[in-house]
Amino acid sequence: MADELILYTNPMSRGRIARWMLEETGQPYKMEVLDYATTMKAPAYLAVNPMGKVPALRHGDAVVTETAAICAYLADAFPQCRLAPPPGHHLRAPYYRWLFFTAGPVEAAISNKALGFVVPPERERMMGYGNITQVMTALEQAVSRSDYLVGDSFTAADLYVGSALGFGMMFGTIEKRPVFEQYWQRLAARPACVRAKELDDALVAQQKAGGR
Ligand SMILES: N[C@@H](CCC(=O)N[C@@H](CS)C(=O)NCC(=O)O)C(=O)O
Repeated sequence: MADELILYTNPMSRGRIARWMLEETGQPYKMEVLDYATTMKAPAYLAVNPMGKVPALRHGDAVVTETAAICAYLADAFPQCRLAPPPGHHLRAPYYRWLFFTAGPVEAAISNKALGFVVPPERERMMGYGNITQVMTALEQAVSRSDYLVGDSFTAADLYVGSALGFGMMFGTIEKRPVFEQYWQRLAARPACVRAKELDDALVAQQKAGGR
């Protein structure tokens, strides 16, 4: 029997990205929906992720946390879905590059922007992302090259980077540059993305109806 997949999530979280990735694989999965500040911080879940944050994924005996790692893990676990270049392939270079760039510099730059923190110019050298203008310029160049970040087909890197752009533009932490919008709209039209959004939106509505 195939190892069971369980997504620990909340529909109003980065868990939406992991859900989209699961939908792209087409594999059956279960969900454990956790509440902020209660079940997310309970010992049972801290045993899964000591950070008490979502998402996390269990696959049989394996546990993976960090949204980018979950996406990369699932792409490799189900190679038949062709959501990543094969290990060792030269296209792993842009694949890793943009996944890590987004989980590191992009995430830090937009979080700091949301908090109103601007890196003093004399400290940019020691900040992994330099400044947010440099980060956005690099991202703009990356998504302008072709329809996809890696070769000429969709990968987990597009899913993760596209989600960061989509959520960033929605929350106002990333400016709406035309190339960002075109790239995101193309990805958001994917059937798995639409399905994941509908499922999570339904969960949000259910939570609101239940007063949560
Ligand atoms: N670096 C983590 C961040 C996860 C994260 O911060 N999740 C938020 C929701 S989007 C969370 O669970 N917050 C609950 C808390 O910190 O109490 C990732 O990329 O998955």
